[in-house]
Amino acid sequence: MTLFSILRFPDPRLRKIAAPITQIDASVRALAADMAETMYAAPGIGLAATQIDVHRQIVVIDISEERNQLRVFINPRITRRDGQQVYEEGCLSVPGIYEKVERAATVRVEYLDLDARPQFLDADGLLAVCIQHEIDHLQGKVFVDHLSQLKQTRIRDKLAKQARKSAQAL
Ligand code: GNR
Ligand code: NI
Repeated sequence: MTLFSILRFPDPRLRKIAAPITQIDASVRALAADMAETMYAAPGIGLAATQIDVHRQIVVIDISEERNQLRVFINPRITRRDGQQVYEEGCLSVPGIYEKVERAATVRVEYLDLDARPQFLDADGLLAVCIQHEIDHLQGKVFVDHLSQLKQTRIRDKLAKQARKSAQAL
């Protein structure tokens, strides 16, 4: 098992667009396991491959309290969206920042599972938020892109200050 380090905003590699996975083989299953380990260790409720500098369309999510309901989505596509909800989001790539983001209230996501079988899932609440957040990552988008320019500038400044502080501590 391997713990990956997670890219931090505004790293330009977070802007790369992930390619579809064409063959679900042992290396993809190993990647999914390593991503899950990295997500649980962080700890987070989701992780997109983009965040570990792997630009392939794979996401892991576990929103359960017990951390025992891992979901793996390969080549996920949102094929239905309905309503709207506002949720206070965070991101492992934007540590310490929490902001309200408006997204669809319910989504249908179509994807492949680890056995390469096509699946779909109708999600609402936090799961719907997380699916939209992770699919954004695969498309080179970060949740701060949904915020006002003023908030984006403040977040950049705050993260740059944090980075300077932690560099000084070394
Ligand atoms: O751990 C995470 N928590 C979270 C909370 C609210 C909305 C979205 C998320 S996803 C985030 C993990 C992460 O950065 N995934 O890309
Ligand atoms: Ni994120």
